[in-house]
Amino acid sequence: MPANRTITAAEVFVSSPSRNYVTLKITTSDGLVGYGDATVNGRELSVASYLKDHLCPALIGRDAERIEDTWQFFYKGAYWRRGPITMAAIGAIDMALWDIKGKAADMPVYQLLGGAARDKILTYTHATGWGFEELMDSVAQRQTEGFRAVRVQFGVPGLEKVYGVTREAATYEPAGRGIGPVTEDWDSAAYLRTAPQMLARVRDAVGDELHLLHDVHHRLTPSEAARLAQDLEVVRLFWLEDVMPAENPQLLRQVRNQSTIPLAIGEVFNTIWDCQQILTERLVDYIRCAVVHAGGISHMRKILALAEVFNVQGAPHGPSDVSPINMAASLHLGLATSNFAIQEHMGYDPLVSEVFTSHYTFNDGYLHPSDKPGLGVEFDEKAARKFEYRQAYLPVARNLDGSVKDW
Ligand code: EZ4
Ligand code: CO
Repeated sequence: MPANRTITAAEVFVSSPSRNYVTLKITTSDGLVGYGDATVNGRELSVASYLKDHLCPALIGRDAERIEDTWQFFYKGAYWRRGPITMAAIGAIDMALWDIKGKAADMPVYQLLGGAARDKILTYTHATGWGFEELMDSVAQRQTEGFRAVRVQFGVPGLEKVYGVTREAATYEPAGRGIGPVTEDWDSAAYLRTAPQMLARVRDAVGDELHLLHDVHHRLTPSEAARLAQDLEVVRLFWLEDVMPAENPQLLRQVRNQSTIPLAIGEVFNTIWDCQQILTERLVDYIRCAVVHAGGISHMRKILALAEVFNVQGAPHGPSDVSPINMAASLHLGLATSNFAIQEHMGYDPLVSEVFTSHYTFNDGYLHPSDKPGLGVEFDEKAARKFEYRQAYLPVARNLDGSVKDW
C-alpha cells in the first residue's frame, strides 16, 4: 500500500534552557509535525549525532504511519544495537511518530493506546535538605504544593557533598555545568548510620499518610543493601530505589529474602532484555525505565506488559534532565496502562517553559496528560536557539580512599 503520509524532514535541536535538552522534530508530507525527546544527561551531543548523522537521513521518505515497523527497522535492522544512546534516539523517533499519529487522528495519544485505564496518575517529587530541619521544610513545601508522595534525600555527616542534595536549596540539578565532571565523596558506613535514623525521624514527623520514597543511587553492596532494607522496615517506605548497581539482578535476592521493603530499579535500563530477569524473577516491585531511554512508547509498553505478568508496576523516571516531551509521553502511557503505579515529577526550571509549552496538568497530587491531540507539547525553535548547548556532566563519586564509587 503506498504511503499517504511520508516523512519529509527530521531535525535535531540541542537547547539549554537552564540545562541541555535534545529534541527531535519530524515533519510529514501533509504538514504534520511531531516531537520527541532524545536527552541523555551528560551525553547530549552523542545522541544528537547518532540521530542527525545516522538515523534522520534514513527517516526521509518513510511512511510516518508505520511506527512499529520504523522501530524494528532502527532496532533489529542495526548491527550495533542497545545502549542508552541508540535507544534514546529510537525513543525520540517513536515519540514523535506517536505525536503525529495522535495529531492526524485528532486524539490524545492515550486514546490510541487503548484509552484511559485510570482517571489520573499519582506522582511524586523530590524533597532535599542537608540536615533534618531543612529537609522537613522541603517536605512541608512539597505537601503544600499538593504532593501525596515525596522522595527524601539528605546529607551525610562527614561528607562534603552528596549527590541529589544541596546545602543551600531545596532543589538540585543532576549535572554540574562546566568542563568535566565534579568529584563528590562517598562513605557507605556513614550513610548506613545516617539513613535509618533520618528516615525514621521524617516518618515520625509527617505521620502515616504521606508516601515516602528514598533513592540510594546504586551506592551499596548486596549485604549493605539488605541491612539498610531491614533497618528501614519501620519507616514503611513506598519504595527504596536503586540500592545497588543492577548489572547482576540476581544479587537483589539477598535483599528480597531479608526484608519486605518494596524495591524500585530501572532508570538506567534501556531495553526489555535489560529488565527481563528482574521482572521474570520478580526481584523488584517497580520498574523505572524512562520512556525516552527505553526506546519510546512502543518499547516501554512491552516492558510494562511483561511486568504485568509478574505483578510488577511501572513507575518511570521523570527527572529534570528529560524534557517535558518525555514527561507527556510517560503520562499518556501511564493513563492507558493498568499496572502503572506512579510517575516521578522532579519539576523544571522556569526557563524550560520558554522553549517547551506543555499541557499536562497537576492537581491535588495527581497528573493528567491533557486531551490535546498527540502528546500535547509544543516546542519553540526560535526560543530554543537562544539557549546554546553548554557542557554539563553528572558528578563522579569517590570513596574515602580515593577509589571510584559506582553510579
Ligand atoms: O540521578 O536523572 O530518580 N531520579 C534520579 C535522578 C538521576 C538523574 C540522572 O541523570 O535518580 O536524579
Ligand atoms: Co533515581
